[in-house]
Parts: sequence; structure tokens; C-alpha cells
Amino acid sequence: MRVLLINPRFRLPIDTRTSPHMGLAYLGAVSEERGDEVAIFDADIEETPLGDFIQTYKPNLVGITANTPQVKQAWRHATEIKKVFDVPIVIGGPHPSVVSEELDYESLDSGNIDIVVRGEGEETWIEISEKVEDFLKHHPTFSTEELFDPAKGVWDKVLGISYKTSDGEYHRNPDRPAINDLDSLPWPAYHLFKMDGYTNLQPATDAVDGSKSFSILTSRGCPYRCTFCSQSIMPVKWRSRTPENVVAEWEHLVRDLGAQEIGVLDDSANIRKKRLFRIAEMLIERELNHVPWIFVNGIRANLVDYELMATLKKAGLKRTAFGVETGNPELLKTIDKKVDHDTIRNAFKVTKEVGIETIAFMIIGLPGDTRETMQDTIDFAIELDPLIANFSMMTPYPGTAVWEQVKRNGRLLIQDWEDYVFFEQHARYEMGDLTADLVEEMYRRAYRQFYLRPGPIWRRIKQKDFWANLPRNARIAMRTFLPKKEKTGLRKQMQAEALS
Ligand code: B12
Ligand code: SF4
Repeated sequence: MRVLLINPRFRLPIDTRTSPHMGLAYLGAVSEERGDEVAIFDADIEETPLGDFIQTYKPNLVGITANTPQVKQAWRHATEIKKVFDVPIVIGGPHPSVVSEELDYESLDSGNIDIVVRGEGEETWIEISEKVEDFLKHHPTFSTEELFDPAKGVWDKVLGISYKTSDGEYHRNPDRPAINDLDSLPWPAYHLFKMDGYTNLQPATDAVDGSKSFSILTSRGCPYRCTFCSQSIMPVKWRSRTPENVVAEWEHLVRDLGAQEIGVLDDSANIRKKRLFRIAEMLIERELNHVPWIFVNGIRANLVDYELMATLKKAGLKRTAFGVETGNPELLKTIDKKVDHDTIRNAFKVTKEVGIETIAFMIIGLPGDTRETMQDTIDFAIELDPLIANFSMMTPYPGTAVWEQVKRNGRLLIQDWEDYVFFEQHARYEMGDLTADLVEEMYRRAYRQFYLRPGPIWRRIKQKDFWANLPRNARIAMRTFLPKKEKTGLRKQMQAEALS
């Protein structure tokens, strides 16, 4: 069977870097393992129009991924495909998985989506593929209408999906349990991507071009429930791959694919410190530690100690992020971060002592923030003095506790899913005395006060990467320090392309 997986194009600033989509890389790998012919259409880098691609490839099954800002473009792609070809279209990813807001039904309502896969996708995707293949065997003149005929009951027992039958009825089958044995999954199928088209998203060293920079996922899930985080609405259970399985893939990335740097994408890689120690030891034993790597999304500050960081440094860890979020102790409790400021201070101290670079993720505009508490956040970032301080504008994602708070006591300032991005300079909601003007003022102040100090300026200009990427860095600086308008131009262009 021929399957097609799509990553919808997204209107982030034009020079935002891109990387292959790991969720699709896993889905492509399990499809290949099943014996399917697989194509990945990453609209971020693809030049052929999707309609033309569909006409040539003629898939039997299409899967589209979507986080919140991508979902409308995913629906446009579905419309574009159905105009050309009758094929079942499945959507999955963080956005349509939010059942508390019926976002699975929202995608079915959009017109051309047949099935929504909720949560982790590999097993469900394979079962859908089997159903479609079986149906095709018995119905050589395929029609989606027949496939979703309620009398046939094809989809009745498939766990983890929501779908619409041809009589217009909506169905939400029970959730599928999370995959326990992550070692049973094949490794992401990077050979399905046009690797040369990517600009390198997980940089340990900004100077390495995209095709030489790879990501890896050593665990899935997160046991914490931070109020602002979309991960908090996914399955609670944290699961990990064995060190042997992780290091075997690492070796493949380095020796077979020529990785010059690696980004670890886990939400919380250090939940079991012993496992991380073992991974580090094995990287050293197998002489893979010459390739720099980075914890892109941060590790838990409360599960860090000197010995662990020293071993990780020896294993090649160049940089790690920590979710610090706020500099105000009271607010830190209200967001359920389950960590205190002294623990965070200690994590930065030991990490710097062993010579690992640090990133602090901070949030401006949390519910309950005031001018003073946002200033606490800026001051705490300055006190920690990481190499990079990343201030995000609080964006309430559907299904999170903050989303509920804003719905109850505040006012959302955005109506369009395409605006659910947090590196814009625009406030996304107002609540009580927390006005958009105040949040936007403090957001700009955060970047100015943190970066326009002699230390960070000197550190930055000393880096080779800074000079290698000077035009891009200048653009980022302009965007960050100066107020700007929403980028509607690119969005309009995308809509026009998709619907023409
Ligand atoms: C790496 C990453 C990025 C990278 C790369 C994105 C990429 N190309 O993959 C970058 C930095 C670009 C990025 C950007 C953004 N991201 Co991001 N990102 C992540 C992160 C940390 C890991 C993604 C990943 O690889 N996961 C592992 C793979 C295996 O999981 P997966 O992609 O979800 O896919 C599985 C299932 O979702 C499902 N599935 C997914 N798609 C499909 C499709 C089909 C057909 C099927 C059957 C199943 C299926 O099956 C897959 C396999 O199990 C996640 C957090 C997380 N833990 O997932 C956040 C996350 C996805 N990002 C998030 C956000 C908010 C963003 C931004 C909007 C942030 C911003 N700048 O404002 C942007 C959006 C940019 C864009 N173009 O989409 C949110 C999404 C929340 C939401 N409701 O949408 C997450 C969940 C973080 C969080 N905890 O809040 N991100
Ligand atoms: S912010 Fe980090 S620790 Fe908190 S729920 Fe999200 S992934 Fe887990």
C-alpha cells in the first residue's frame, strides 16, 4: 500500500529554522516495517505543489500532523487533496488530541478529515493501515463513503480514534494505552526526508548545516503536570528506552548518517538518573562523545547533581536547558512546577561548574503575574546568568489548566489557532490587572535587560557561530528588541496557495 505523511506549512518568521518532524519519522518507520511504500511531504521545504504530488503519487492513505498553529493549514491540505483524489485522510498530533475541548470533533467538522488519531500514534496508525488495506482487497473501486459506512463497522473497535461515519454520526472510541516497550519501535526513518532541505533546528553549534544535525528521543511523556504546558494533557506515564537501544541509535546517527551534533528532544530525560548515567557511560565507552549534544527542551532541575552533570559533560553534553519559568516564589508554587528557586540555583551552579552551557526558559505573563513579579522573573534570569535566556509570551493552549483559568477569569485576545505561537511580541490574553500593554512592555524589557549587559554581549560576540550567522542574528535582534506587527502576509500567501 502507498501511504503519504504530511507536515503542514506554518507561518513562523521566514528565517525560522526547520528540522524533520520526528513524529512523522516514527510513523514512516512503522509503515515501512509493515511493508508499505512511504512518502513524506514536508510542506515547509517542499517545492512541488501538494495537488501535483498527490496526482503523481496516488496514495491509498494520507496522514497529516498538526499542533495548534498548524491545524488550519492541515485542514486546507485535506481540502486540496480531496479535490484531486478520493483517499482516506487521517489527522493526528497534539492539537486534535485534546478531547476536553472536543478538538477531535472540530477537525472532523472541518470537512475533509475522516479520522482523528488521539495521542501516541504508531500502533493506531498501523491498525488503520491494516483496515484500509483489507478494505481495498475487497473493494477495488474504493470510495471513502463505503469505508465509513456505519453498517460495515470497520472502525468500531479501533482504539484511540475519533471518526465520522457516512451517515454524519460522530464516534469517539476509547483511548489506546501508551506504548510500554519503546524499544519495540523502529528508529525514526530519516531517509524518507529530503535532509538537505533543513536548516538545522537543534544546534549545539549553530555552524553545522541541517543535514548533519539530528534529533533523538530517549523517553516519552512527563510525570509532571505544569499548569501552562500542553504535555500536561498527554498520558501521565513516563516511559524510557533502554540505554542499549538509545546508544545503538546514537551510534547509527553518528557512524552511518554522519551526525555532527545531536539534539535530545525528551520532555524530561532525567526522571531516572541511573539510566542517564548509563547512557553517558556507554557514549564514552563507544567513543561517541566527540559529537556535541544538547538537551533541547530542558531537564528537571530537581533531578540534577554534580556527579551526573560531570559524567554527562564527559559524554559530550554541550548545553542544557532548564524550565525556570518564573522568578517569583509564590507563582512558582501556583504553576505546579514542583521545584523551588534554591534547587534551580543549585542546578545552574553545578551545570556551569562542570563546563556545560545553560539555557533558562522563562515565561512572561503567567496568570497572577504583576509588573513586580515579571520583574522578579527578569532579575532571576539575570542572577542565574545562563548563556541563553528564552522568554516566552504566556500562550494558553487548549486543555491546559491555564487555558481553563483564562476561560473562567480572563479574556483571550486571539481567536485564530494560527496565532497560538509564543515567540511573537503580542500578549495572548488579559486577566484582572494583567493587561496586554503591561505584558508586552515587560516582554521587551526582559530581552533588553538580560541581553544588553556587557557579559552576554561579550559572550555572544566571542562565539564563532555569532559571526557565521551575523545577518540572521541581526534580524532576530531587530525582531526582539523593536515592537512589530503580526505577520499576516505569509499567512495570506499560504491560504491562497492551498486553495488555488
Ligand atoms: C521538537 C519540538 C518542536 C520543534 C520541531 C517541531 C517538529 N518539526 O517536530 C520546533 C522548535 C520547530 C517546535 C516549534 C513549535 N512548537 Co513544539 N515541540 C517540540 C517537542 C518538544 C517535541 C516534538 C516531538 O518530536 N515529539 C516526539 C514525537 C514522536 O511525537 P509527536 O510529534 O507528538 O508525534 C506523535 C503523536 O503526536 C502522534 N502524531 C503526530 N502527528 C500524527 C499524524 C498522524 C497521521 C498520526 C496517525 C499520528 C500523529 O503520533 C506520533 C508518534 O507517536 C514537543 C513536545 C513533545 N513532547 O512532543 C513540542 C510541542 C509539540 N510544541 C508545541 C508548540 C506550542 C510549538 C510552537 C507553536 C511554539 C512556538 N514557537 O510558538 C511551534 C510551532 C511551530 C510549527 N511549525 O509547528 C506544543 C504543542 C501544543 C499544541 N497544543 O499544539 C508541544 C506539545 C510542547 C508543549 N509541551 O507544549 N516544536
Ligand atoms: S513543563 Fe516540562 S516538567 Fe512541566 S509538564 Fe511540561 S514537560 Fe513536564
